[in-house]
Amino acid sequence: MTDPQGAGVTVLGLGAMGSALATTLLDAGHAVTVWNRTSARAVDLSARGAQAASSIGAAVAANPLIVACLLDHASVHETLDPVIAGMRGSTLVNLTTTTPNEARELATWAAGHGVDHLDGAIMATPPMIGTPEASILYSGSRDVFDASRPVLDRWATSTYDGADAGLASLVDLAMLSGMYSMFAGFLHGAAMAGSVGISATEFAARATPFLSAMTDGFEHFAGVIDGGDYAVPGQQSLDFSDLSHIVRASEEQGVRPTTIAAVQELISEQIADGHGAEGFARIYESLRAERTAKTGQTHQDDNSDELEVAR
Ligand code: FVH
Repeated sequence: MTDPQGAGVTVLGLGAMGSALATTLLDAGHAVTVWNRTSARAVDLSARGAQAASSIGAAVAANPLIVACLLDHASVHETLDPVIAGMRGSTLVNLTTTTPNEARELATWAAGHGVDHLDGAIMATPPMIGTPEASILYSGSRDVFDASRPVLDRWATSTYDGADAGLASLVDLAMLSGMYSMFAGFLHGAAMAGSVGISATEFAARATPFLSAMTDGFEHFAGVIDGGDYAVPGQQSLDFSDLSHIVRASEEQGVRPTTIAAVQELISEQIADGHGAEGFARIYESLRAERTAKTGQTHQDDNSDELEVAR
């Protein structure tokens, strides 16, 4: 494996994020080679001291550490397939957003060509790169993660999630799933409030402290799920958590109830299965039902494979 501490870095992909990654490395004094499918995007970085490679082949040959930050999984293959045979002995850190299985596929493919691989999932916007508030999750080769820290830590707080190359993507997408569901819930509430003339700004001012306080519930739900007893005393039962009045109220106001109706559907499913006396966390079982059906694995089985997390 190469030593990224003393080596330069090649950055493939100069969109908003790739440019921010390259700029941060240049500002920190690294020798940076850049390549982009549309070469005009390299002009500003060249003016800042980057070497603009004339071809993808020249780009991957320039440095032992190659960072890809392209649009998606398909674009990574489109870019690297023609040159991978010449990359033996190099290190590829892929920061392109992919699914967990796409990350695993890339790891296997890279290993098959003698390329060390680390997958990364960026939890930041381009202006945050280079600040401690930015977070990048990594998974795959621990050796690559450790050896590349002098470069990786320029960009963000680096977290290693484990040897399975799909883990960084999985944790990233799980977090984003929670975030978007929460945002959609807020927007549904804003639409309900808006139906009587309450502005979204006013609704946000009232909802923010309420919803922020509600995140304390995560720890409680997590304890119930990991404890494996959804009937633990002291919880509001699913029978008592019927949300059909919210669905009806939404419809009465002419607002689509899609988001809240989805939650009600999960509640109804668990009640129909005889779990009405159990707590709200029980709907976790409906959400994971497809996986259980496919693998027969229980949540307790899942917990035996704990994520390896190192900061
Ligand atoms: N920007 C953000 O806030 C998010 C934060 C979380 C992580 N994402 C992921 O980062 C990847 C790159 O995102 P980006 O913001 O840099 O994206 P764009 O500005 O759209 O640039 C896309 C680059 O990909 C190149 N590209 C697209 N298709 C191909 C292809 N078939 N072959 C080679 N390169 C390709 C594109 O090149 P060009 O259009 O300029 O020629 C850009 O360099 C992404 O996975 C986010 O999900 C960012």
